[in-house]
Amino acid sequence: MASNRFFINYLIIFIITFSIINCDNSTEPPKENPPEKIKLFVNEFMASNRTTIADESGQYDDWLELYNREDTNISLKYFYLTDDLSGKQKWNFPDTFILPKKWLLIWCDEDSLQGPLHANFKLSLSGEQIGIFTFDGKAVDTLTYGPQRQDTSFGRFPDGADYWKFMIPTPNNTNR
Ligand SMILES: [Ca+2]
Ligand SMILES: [Ca+2]
Repeated sequence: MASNRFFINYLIIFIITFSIINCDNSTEPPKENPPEKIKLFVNEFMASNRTTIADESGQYDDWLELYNREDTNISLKYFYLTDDLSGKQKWNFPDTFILPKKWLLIWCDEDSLQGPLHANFKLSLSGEQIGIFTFDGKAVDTLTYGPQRQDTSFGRFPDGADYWKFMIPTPNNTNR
């Protein structure tokens, strides 16, 4: 009788332990962040560039700056950039990457023949949208902005934060 009870107790403990282990397995977090949770940001942009910075062809075109807030490289080849949130896959990034806590400048000039980092849209001075999306349409970072000022950028402060302001342009460098 006593050994029967011991056996039943043992069995119950075994079942409970097994359930906990099983439960743990089923709720184990994924090994990598889902792409849409990646800390990749549109960090700063300029929709009216007359004198601030020229591209490889000497043209003062619109630009935007990306920021990688992750501690690891972000490969961009499966991400898309757009100036219209209803058209999520307007421009596919080239096969390049951003180093941790670093920036990457994208020219918004419709000059794809000038290099891999030239998107197929420009930024409207009167206000528009900018979005980064995954290859399967999930939003990584999206924003809608109002009227912009010539040779003044609009950016997050500090880098990758939620707060936006007009600023002295810092292309490929930390926002201030
Ligand atoms: Ca250009
Ligand atoms: Ca910057």
